[in-house]
Amino acid sequence: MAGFAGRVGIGLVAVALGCGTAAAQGWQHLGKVQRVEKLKDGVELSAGSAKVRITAFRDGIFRVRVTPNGTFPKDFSWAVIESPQPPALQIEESQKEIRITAGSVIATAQKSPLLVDFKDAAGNVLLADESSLPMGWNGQRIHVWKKMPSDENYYGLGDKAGPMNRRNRSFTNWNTDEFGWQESSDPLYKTIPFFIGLRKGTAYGVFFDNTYRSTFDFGKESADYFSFGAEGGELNYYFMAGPEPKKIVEEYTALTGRSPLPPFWSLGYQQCRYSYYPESRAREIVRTFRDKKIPADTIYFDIDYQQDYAPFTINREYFPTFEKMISDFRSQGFHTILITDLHIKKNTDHGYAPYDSGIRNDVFVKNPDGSAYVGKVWPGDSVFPDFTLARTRDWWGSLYKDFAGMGVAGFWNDMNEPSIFFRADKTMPLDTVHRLDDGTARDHRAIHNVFGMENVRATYEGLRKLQPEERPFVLTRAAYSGAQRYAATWTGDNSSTWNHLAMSTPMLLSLGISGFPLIGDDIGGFAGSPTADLLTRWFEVGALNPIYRDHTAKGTADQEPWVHGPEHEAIRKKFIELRYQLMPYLYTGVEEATRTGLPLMRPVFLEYPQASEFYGDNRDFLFGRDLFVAPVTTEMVDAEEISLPPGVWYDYWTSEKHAYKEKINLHPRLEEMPLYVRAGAILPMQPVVQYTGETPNGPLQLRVYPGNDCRGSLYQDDGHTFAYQKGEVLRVNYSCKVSAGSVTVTSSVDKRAFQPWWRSAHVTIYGAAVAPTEVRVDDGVIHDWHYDGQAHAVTLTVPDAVKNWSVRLTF
Ligand code: MIG
Repeated sequence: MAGFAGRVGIGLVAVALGCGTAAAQGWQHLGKVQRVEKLKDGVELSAGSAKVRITAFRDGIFRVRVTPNGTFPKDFSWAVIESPQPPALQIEESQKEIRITAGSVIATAQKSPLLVDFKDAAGNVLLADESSLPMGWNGQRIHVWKKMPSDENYYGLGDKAGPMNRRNRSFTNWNTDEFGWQESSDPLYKTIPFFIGLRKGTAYGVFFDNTYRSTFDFGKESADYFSFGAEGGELNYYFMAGPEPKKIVEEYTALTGRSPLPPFWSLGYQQCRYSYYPESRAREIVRTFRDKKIPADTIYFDIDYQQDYAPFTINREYFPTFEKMISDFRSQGFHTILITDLHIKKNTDHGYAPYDSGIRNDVFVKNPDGSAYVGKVWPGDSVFPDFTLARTRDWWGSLYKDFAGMGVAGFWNDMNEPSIFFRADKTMPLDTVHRLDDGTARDHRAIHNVFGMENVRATYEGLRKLQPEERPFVLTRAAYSGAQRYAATWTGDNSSTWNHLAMSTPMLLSLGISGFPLIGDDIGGFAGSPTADLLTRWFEVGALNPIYRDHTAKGTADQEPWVHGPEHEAIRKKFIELRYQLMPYLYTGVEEATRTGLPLMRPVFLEYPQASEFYGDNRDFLFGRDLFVAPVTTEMVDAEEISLPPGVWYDYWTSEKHAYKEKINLHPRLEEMPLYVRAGAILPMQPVVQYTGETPNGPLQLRVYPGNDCRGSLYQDDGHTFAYQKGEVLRVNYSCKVSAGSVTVTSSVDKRAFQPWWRSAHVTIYGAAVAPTEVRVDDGVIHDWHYDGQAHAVTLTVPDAVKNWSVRLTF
């Protein structure tokens, strides 16, 4: 992209601004369209030396590319995996403008100056360039300015802190190791240059596919416009029309990919700390979970299990029987996850294979002079794999061979921003050289933000090769759009404060709509030590976060569920058990996320875009479609005011019914977290187990909450292989119908190519004000049912339930 700076072509105008700031900074803006060329998927417009392409990527998605010097670079993306499927187009040109109609979306380019807008079929403007600021550039920098309606809200950008609605703030994307981040800290660990604009129930999405340091300003600079841009790279963005926010998340994740189905065990409770050592301590932790009957599935080993912090080594002094420990844990139902940071210790002449083989294979990032770049991290002087090369990723992936062979179940890739010590910028110099597979190279400016993603890509793909039948579990800290294809993620180094507990939900919600369904934060907080109440409240909400992982820093107090005495332990255990009881619902929701991109943890506006009172709700969330969670995130609860989303909702704990707009005032005691179920939900649940691999002792549990649009579903498979891709799954749809004097619940098996652990189903039907006069299963009247007058619930068992059946209550 070099060489165009300073070249001012015909038709290129520097637009004067009211305040003069942008112009004063030397921005060149697009001028007048002089030539229109029709392409098979859109148009190419020439304006001075610049060219603009507006193409229909597929139904509902337009793409805009601008090249200031008239030559488009080779089309390439780290993020986008979908190929264009241009829909049928209609292109009309008039004196004033060019209109491209694709399905229900219309892109219009005004000719003088060149301004782009997008409208729906009815002609409503969804997104428009700010009239006084056509797209522009300044040296290598590129920028887009958009009109900002006064009632528009902005969501997304991945792991940004603070309120979920990004309006009135500005953000930078430059992956950064930000220990102890606060709500005003920016940038953080990830770069997700995607947002949703939402106004009066109508949404659109924008994905600015640019890996350089980028900025998004949602009205901080001006109340009239918002803007985004980058310090280099291509001006290249996708516009997604919606209008439902859900559709945008589906479209964005079709574009950048969806998370593969994780192993079932990774959805269980995860225990971590920096660091469990020596071996006897780790064994004690695992044993304590089993002794206390607190369910758990995983234990993590942080950097201290390694010899001198060198990745892929084991400190034998701390872990004399490491391999045996892993298999012992496995026989107790515990999966082991190891941290494997990407910095390879520069350990010459000691037979350290990762370094020696890396040098031999020439896989490390280079200085401009061709030598390997050396930076200091945990192991001291370290070198850094050049993950943008396929052969480096292959080499990296092969490093997991021994650990995989030992039965290590998952891997944690930390520090992959990349984080480097003793440097003011915390990362590698901007002129380091990253090679690409086509033989060209890019400097760190272009690659920094994708470095972590390519790191976990290498880990994921390596594990796929080493263990083709096992679903990998990889946890990453840094990411670029698309990293969800390879790894789950967490929110980095939070702190043990009430404020951080409250900040967790909006950040996780934002990550969810930004394409990452498998997310969690450090339960209890990383920096510092939580008070007993804070840790307990954190365990409560964490039970309904997609990844449920307790973690804390070195030198902090112990943070396992049993610290702070038996009362706290009992509450924490109750919520961990709740999560295991909800596992069939949770897993069904995760499987849905892998097909649709819709996250399990959803902002209310995702399901109820018309309910604008939730546009600024940073406390509550939906867990799947059917659970509404109003976690307690403050220390002094006098009263918790709860407003429910539209519809009718049942209190999960009391089964009391509540309506939309009803003001609920609660005084949740420490052991209570407000939780509601949508009237119309059918929740598949199970008996408590100590780990996901344990066969539940008892039937499948179905909780039926009669109401509108009454349905639920269940997805099950073997939980760890790829047999599901060959169709070895169980899919059941449940529905219910309420009519005067009766309720009918129906099970309809969609696919039965996997044998679940249950045969019978224990069905609870809520909302029964009186006992039924008759209960039928299929056509037979049954008598062994029970009516609970306080919960208004009827319970019964369907003995042979992995099939189609119906239950009918008559009142
Ligand atoms: O410089 O591996 O965010 O979860 O425990 C700190 C030690 C490096 C940062 C991670 C944290 C992890 C810690 N790591």
